[in-house]
Amino acid sequence: MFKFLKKKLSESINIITSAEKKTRTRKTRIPKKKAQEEKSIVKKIIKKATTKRISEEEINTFLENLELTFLENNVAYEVVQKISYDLREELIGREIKRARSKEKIKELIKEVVSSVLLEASEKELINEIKKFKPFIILFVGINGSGKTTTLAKLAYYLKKKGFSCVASASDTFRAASIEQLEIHSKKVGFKVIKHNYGSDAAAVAFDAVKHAQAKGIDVVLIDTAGRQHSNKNLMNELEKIKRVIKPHVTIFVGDSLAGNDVVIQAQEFNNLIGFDYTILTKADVDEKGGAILSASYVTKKPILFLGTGQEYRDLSSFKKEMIIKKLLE
Ligand SMILES: Nc1nc2c(ncn2[C@@H]2O[C@H](COP(=O)(O)OP(=O)(O)OP(=O)(O)O)[C@@H](O)[C@H]2O)c(=O)[nH]1
Ligand SMILES: [Mg+2]
Repeated sequence: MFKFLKKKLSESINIITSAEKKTRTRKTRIPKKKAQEEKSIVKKIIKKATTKRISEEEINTFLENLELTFLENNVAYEVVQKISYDLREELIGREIKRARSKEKIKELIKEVVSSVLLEASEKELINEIKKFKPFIILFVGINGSGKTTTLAKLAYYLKKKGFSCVASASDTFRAASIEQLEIHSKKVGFKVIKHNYGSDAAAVAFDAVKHAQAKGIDVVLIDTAGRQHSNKNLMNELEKIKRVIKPHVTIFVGDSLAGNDVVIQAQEFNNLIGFDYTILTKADVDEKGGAILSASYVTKKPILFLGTGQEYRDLSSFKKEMIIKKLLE
């Protein structure tokens, strides 16, 4: 993941640092006559030799390259604009020590990218789960984004933390969705509450909550049918589940391979339904990584986990340092 973006970013950084190298020889040459001048001037000369104000032209070329690199890697346009604007603010009129210029620019990019990435606190979520019994989590997203798999992974994760789970088969729409959830439930070890296909998704969730209350189960995980935000009926169904069940947390599950599209989906789901966290799946096959940056910035909702494979254990904590490291080092 990120290999391509990493290579491109270092090429962009090289443009600015090599432009600097060209001027270095010229600027460091100290005229013979002035070498005897008083100390303060010598100090000034030394300062001139070690620092350099980057010209506006150099900044423009650098930022253009950087913008292109981000755009090529599925980072949404408004995110690119934000990163570019912040970097320009940081770079203009700034004296950067020559010896450290490459490092310094990397640091600045890291700072700006870091401000865009919102990281959720797993600890906080666990503390919240402890406050309510049962704690209710609703999964939403478009078709095939990885909702059901992620639900099973989260059940596996929660089980390891000592919480019991029950799943609501509220995808009553897609053929075989209930059987798929049941297969996961057998492997991970949680019960599934189900009705027939075509029945009311909110009613299934209601029964799952009742079951959890009766059996003292800690967490209810509600699986839902994948839907495009333009599908009014299915969006109304989600809205009904939210209204009737009042989940403590709604998680938007997005496919990071969808690139820029996932940003639009996240925005629409956020506007129409509202959610608290994002989980981006298929990060193991996502070479570009732009969706992760963009979804976080556009929705202003923190990323809770990344799906990093097809095994139940492949649910990785989202640590922005890790992403930035992969991106820039
Ligand atoms: N490589 C990889 N594959 C994943 C990941 N998460 C989910 N998948 C795969 O993506 C496919 C779709 O996953 P589902 O969990 O069925 O997706 P869904 O959102 O429930 O789909 P619908 O119910 O049809 O809307 C499956 O083949 C999963 O194995 C992941 O993190 N990495
Ligand atoms: Mg599903």
